[in-house]
Amino acid sequence: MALKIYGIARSRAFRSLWMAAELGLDYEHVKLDFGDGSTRGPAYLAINPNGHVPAIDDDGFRLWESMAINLYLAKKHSAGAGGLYPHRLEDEARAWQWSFWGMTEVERPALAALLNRIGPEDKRDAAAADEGERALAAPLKVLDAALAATPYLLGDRFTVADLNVASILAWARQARVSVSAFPQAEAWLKKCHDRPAAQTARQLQRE
Ligand SMILES: N[C@@H](CCC(=O)N[C@@H](CS)C(=O)NCC(=O)O)C(=O)O
Repeated sequence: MALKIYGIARSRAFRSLWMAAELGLDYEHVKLDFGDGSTRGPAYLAINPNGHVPAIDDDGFRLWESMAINLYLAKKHSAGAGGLYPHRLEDEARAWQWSFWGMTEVERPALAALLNRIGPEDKRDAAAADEGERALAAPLKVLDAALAATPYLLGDRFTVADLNVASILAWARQARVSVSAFPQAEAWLKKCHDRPAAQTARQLQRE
């Protein structure tokens, strides 16, 4: 099989597994668990020297960083009406914008809420979880305003920009962060998370 995706679905590999499901890709899932040290062995460090998942090996082409992987896969498989990669240069730039924004503005507080609310019980800190939830209000407000103008981040259809941001916000959902003060973002998030491909990737988290 040409494409390998490294990382268990209960890691950031979820994002790329969701993408692969959206695109209907055939792939081998190498279920490396970051919790058991298997991402730190020499064989995997040759694929991702950071020792993190996800990474991919696409017929010999190796790539790491979840957002880069998703942008690459979406662009590579962009043909057809169901393609998830934008065609206009400006929309491509906006897909990068939203992806970088997700990583820099959303990921940290979402992870704080997740780890401190539903992470290992002995490491939970309710105040830190609440702080993560509070800190998410600012990016959620930005998202809400953007989605008041168009149903999806780049316009009328679901693209890699939506998948990347919604896949990061999946942590907020798991951490039961309330988004009801941001109705456009809430409705959009539900639409994204209800997609069959997102459900397929979530199912992999339960295996
Ligand atoms: N910025 C990277 C972060 C990757 C990352 O930190 N992944 C975690 C799992 S969710 C990991 O592999 N941790 C293992 C470790 O740090 O040893 C990405 O988005 O791909």
